[in-house]
Order: sequence, then structure tokens, then C-alpha cells
Amino acid sequence: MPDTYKPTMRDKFTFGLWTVGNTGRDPFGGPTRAVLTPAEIVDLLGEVGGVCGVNFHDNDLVPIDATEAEAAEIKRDFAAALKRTKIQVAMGTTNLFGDPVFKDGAFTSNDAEVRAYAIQKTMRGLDLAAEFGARVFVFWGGREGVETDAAKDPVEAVRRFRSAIDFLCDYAVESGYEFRFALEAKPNEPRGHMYFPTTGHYLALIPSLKRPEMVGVNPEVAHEHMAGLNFVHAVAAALEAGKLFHIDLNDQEFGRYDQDFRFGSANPKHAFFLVKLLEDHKYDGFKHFDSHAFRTADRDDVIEFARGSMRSYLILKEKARRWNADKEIKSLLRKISRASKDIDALTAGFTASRAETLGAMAFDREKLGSRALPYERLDQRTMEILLGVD
Ligand code: GCO
Ligand code: MN
Ligand code: MN
Repeated sequence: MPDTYKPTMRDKFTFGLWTVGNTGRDPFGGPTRAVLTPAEIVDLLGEVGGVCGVNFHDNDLVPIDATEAEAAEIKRDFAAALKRTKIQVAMGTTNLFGDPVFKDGAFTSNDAEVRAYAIQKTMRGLDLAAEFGARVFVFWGGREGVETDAAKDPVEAVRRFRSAIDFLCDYAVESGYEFRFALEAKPNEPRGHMYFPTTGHYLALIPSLKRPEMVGVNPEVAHEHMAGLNFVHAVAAALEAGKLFHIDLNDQEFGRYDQDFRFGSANPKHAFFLVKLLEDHKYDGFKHFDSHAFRTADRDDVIEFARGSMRSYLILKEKARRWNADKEIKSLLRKISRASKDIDALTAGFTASRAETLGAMAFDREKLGSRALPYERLDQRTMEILLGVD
């Protein structure tokens, strides 16, 4: 029997160089794993099996202070590893947070020279990502924020950010690149408060950009959960707006520091509804596992972490298929929704005559309010399917 949970290229699963390459360093302790070169990370992903793509920040591939000769050698080795593993570069991004020059932000810095440098660095990041055939470019404003609002006018910060994105959209188009830009929100960490803290903030910004069609979002499970929000709803808003250009899958306990746990490992029920949403609505972009293995993991366990991320997604995808096909679920779903083409037609678009008809309608409020909604049973059946009780 074929293994239903074995990933293939069609699943479009990707990992970042910084995720499987994570050395286990945290604010309280040094690395627990060896530093791997970009080529070694790609080879590790090849060993994992079923990985479609790899993603990088400019400086994950080429260190910020590399000479031209060093850069050429790293790129050559990386390209050779991509070839041997048949892994493609899916997404590129810029590190606008690691170097001290960005200690007070990049596009939103108070220093015009830092803002210009950030844009120049991103132009080069776009060149590098295009060189390797990436199709998505992510913007995560790691340092775009403050510890104290005395530091910056937050309205000015929004304007500076918009102007940088507008400039870079034009740069990409003028350079003949076919990128889609995906904006990634996060409420805090590393800054005390970050601008554009939720996916919804970016969805509100996008229509005000010069090239709104080029720009979408890259929501991340952990980031929305850090803000105490329902991630599935954030993704639904993006999908509905046609703006889900990329997604960062990981997991996170609510109310904790940024944990970057393996997808589905902390909140499997949320993960289930997320996978169901993506599959039901036929999201066909890359699914990027932006997470890292426990600090205790060695190389073999990092491989298990990567395999487990994809396997959990595919298990939940199969659960979603069962949920959709389940007789009892179907019958419960029929019970809970009452459709009426006539009534829907009445409220589908305003006309004076529809408003008049609606105004004259008599509703039996008590009867409507007393309808049975067996959501307890529906939720329990969902849990049974999830827990493997048939
Ligand atoms: C984080 C972010 C990053 C970004 C990455 C891509 O919490 O550190 O999720 O991992 O996704 O920088 O731009
Ligand atoms: Mn994150
Ligand atoms: Mn991320």
C-alpha cells in the first residue's frame, strides 16, 4: 500500500536555510548543533526526502561581509547541491534585522541613510533571489517597531514602510523580475512592539500601495497566536482577498515567547482547521515550515523534525478528507444551515424596492432564536475523527 503521508513535489513543502540550519542558540545559551553551510543544509533536506523547495535570507546564503570571491564560491556550492537534490529555491527574503545598523528599524528607521541602505540591501536581495529562480519574496519587518512610542511617530512609520515597498515593487518590475511580494506580520519579538502586528494590518495597507496586485501576505501560525488571535481566521481573510501568496507553518503555545515549534505539535486542533481551510480552498502556493527543531535535537533528530512537519500536514489533510466525507458530519452540517435563495436574493444588493420588502417582513424572533444548533455533537465528532476513533 502506498504511504498516504509521504510528501511529494506536488505538496510544495519548503524549508528555510535558517530553520533546518538552526544551531539551537537562544538568549540563554550558545549553539548545541554545528553550523552547516548552505550546501550542507540543502543536502540535509535531500536526505529528508519529499522537500520541494528551500528559502533563504540574503545573508543565510552570502554573509553580509563576504568578499566577491567568497560569495561566488558559496553560490557555486549551493547551486550544485540544488542540482543534486532536485530542490528548487522557492522564496527569498532580506535580513533587515540582524546587523546593528538595523537596531532601530530598516524601512522605518529614524535615519534616512539607514532607510536608504535597507532599500539598497533589499534590491540586492531581490537580485540574488531572482538569480536562483525564486518566485516569492517575503518582507518580515523584524526590527520595524519600537520599545517606546516616544521614539517615532507611528503614522510616519506606516508612510515610510509604504514608500519602501512601492520603490521595491517598481525596482522588481523594472528589473524584469516576476516576484510576488508577501508581507509577514508579527506583534513583538524582537522589538517590544512591532508595526503591522497582525496579518489584518497588512491586508489594510496593501490597497494603498502603488502596485497592490503584486503584494500579498505571508501569515505565520506562531505570530498570530502570540497575539492571542485565531490564525485560521487570519488566513481566511487573506484567502478571501486573493492575497495568500505564501504561508509560514509552525506552532506556538498561546501567551508564550516565540517558540517556532514543529507544525501541529502544540495545537493540533487549530492545525487541523488550518489544513482543512487551505485544502478546501485549494491554496496552491508554497507551504513553508518556518520552525526549528528543539534545542536538544541532533542532526538525526532535525531530520525527524523536518519529516514530522510534512507528515503531520499530510495526516491532517487526510483527516480533513475524512471529515468532509463523514456521514454524521454531513448530516449535522445540513441541519445547522438553513438556505433560502429568495431571502438571500433580497439582501444580495441594495435596491429601494428590496429595502421596502425587507422592511415589511415579519420575523418570528423567538422561533429563530430557539432553533437547535448541535455544535457540541459536531465538535465532538470532529474530535473523534482527529483522535482516530471511527
Ligand atoms: C521570525 C520570522 C522569520 C521570517 C523570516 C522571513 O519570527 O523570526 O518568522 O523567520 O519568517 O525572516 O523573512
Ligand atoms: Mn516567526
Ligand atoms: Mn516567519
